[in-house]
Amino acid sequence: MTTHQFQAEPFPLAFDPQTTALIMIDMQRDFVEPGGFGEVLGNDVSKVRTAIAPCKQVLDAARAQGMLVIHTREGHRADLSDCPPAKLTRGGQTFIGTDGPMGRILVRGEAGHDIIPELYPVAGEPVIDKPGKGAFYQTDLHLVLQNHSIRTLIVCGVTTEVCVTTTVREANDRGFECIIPEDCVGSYFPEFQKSALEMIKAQGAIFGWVSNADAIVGGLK
Ligand code: TIU
Repeated sequence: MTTHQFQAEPFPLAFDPQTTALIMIDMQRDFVEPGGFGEVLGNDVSKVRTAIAPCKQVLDAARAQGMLVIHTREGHRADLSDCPPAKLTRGGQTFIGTDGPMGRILVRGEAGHDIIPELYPVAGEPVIDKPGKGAFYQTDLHLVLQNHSIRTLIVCGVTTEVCVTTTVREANDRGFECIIPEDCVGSYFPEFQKSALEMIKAQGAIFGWVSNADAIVGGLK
């Protein structure tokens, strides 16, 4: 039964907390802290750190509601056998698997691969390790969502135009309604952040709704 609604653009989204999940995309040290994958690619990680406090607000509200909370992490096996050569070496440069201040970059089990302490998973929250940008590709995310009868996804995390929207576009095709709190997603490029969010909600919510942390917290009350 649909009992609640989130204020959002282009129009409010009705939802049932029991069939709604929060997905935190790749809030890993490798993307959000200096010395990780994001920074070695030439990015200023301070730009995505603005999402941390709003994400915590939404995370706390989802946990208080007893909602399903799922975390994802982008990364690879230590032997890199699940990393396509085309991803491993891009433009003649290789960063994935090389040593950095937080261990081997984007490798599972290394400090940099793990989720930032501010948003660390608690017991019972599934963590989905993914080799690609989208959270469905080569993972059991859809199975986990189906088993919890999930229909609506609140999607937060980094980066907006890469892993967040790759996941949201595919979630929409798989039949989920997605809402993205704009202050809970981060990009190294302000212009991409703006355009990516506009693309989601255009054409009558063509693949999702855009909201903000306060509206999500308000809708969950
Ligand atoms: N580089 C960039 O913007 N993002 C990624 O490589 N991965 C995610 O977005 N998680």
